[in-house]
Amino acid sequence: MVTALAGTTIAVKWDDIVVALNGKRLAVLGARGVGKTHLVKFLISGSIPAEYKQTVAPEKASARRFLLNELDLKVKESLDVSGDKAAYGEWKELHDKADIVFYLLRADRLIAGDRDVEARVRDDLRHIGGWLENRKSRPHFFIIGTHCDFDAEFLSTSVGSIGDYVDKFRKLPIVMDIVLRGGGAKQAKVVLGSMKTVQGTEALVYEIFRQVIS
Ligand SMILES: Nc1nc2c(ncn2[C@@H]2O[C@H](COP(=O)(O)OP(=O)(O)O)[C@@H](O)[C@H]2O)c(=O)[nH]1
Ligand SMILES: [Mg+2]
Repeated sequence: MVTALAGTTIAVKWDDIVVALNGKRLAVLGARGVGKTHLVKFLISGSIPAEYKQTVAPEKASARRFLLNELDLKVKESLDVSGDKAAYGEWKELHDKADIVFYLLRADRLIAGDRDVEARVRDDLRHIGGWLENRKSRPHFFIIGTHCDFDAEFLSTSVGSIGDYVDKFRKLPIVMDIVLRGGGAKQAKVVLGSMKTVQGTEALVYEIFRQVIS
């Protein structure tokens, strides 16, 4: 794998991704409106560019593409319950059967200091953290922050500086808290992005895959 350096090409090895993900069970958890359905549809029917040229706009990403349906992911999206605690039973079932667990949240709302979203996210991770601890073999666990397009700083962040943007997000007390509950920084990977556009969704999924095989 080639890493992200400004002015170079980043490429993930599709073969490695196929080995890591083919036929795997994926649980997509999160509150209503965080982007679960959008992401699930993309993972089933979308495609990602084979590589990104750091120096050019994402629109100019490589014409060579990987079709995500080749991965044959078994994707289950959690029910939309907007805070209804009764749904945690269903979430746990999805979690327990999954090889990979995605927990989606509104990154823009946490960055803005939304206390309601903080409380909800903390509560969700209290549950998920307990389930993760009880697994014999831990699934891959990703905390995926969406809707970054509502954050002005994200919009002015260049591709090469996205790492700094993510580092800053990780330092928010609420994010430190949920990463801890998710098993610490090694277990709980944090990925941020925007799924407002197809290009944004592709870049987000690309980053997730990069971390799955790293
Ligand atoms: N602006 C923006 N819209 C998003 C993003 N992710 C999802 N959406 C939109 O937010 C709405 C809710 O997404 P949806 O996938 O239905 O969320 P779900 O309730 O978690 O399944 C839809 O209109 C999506 O197209 C994002 O990162 N930015
Ligand atoms: Mg949905």
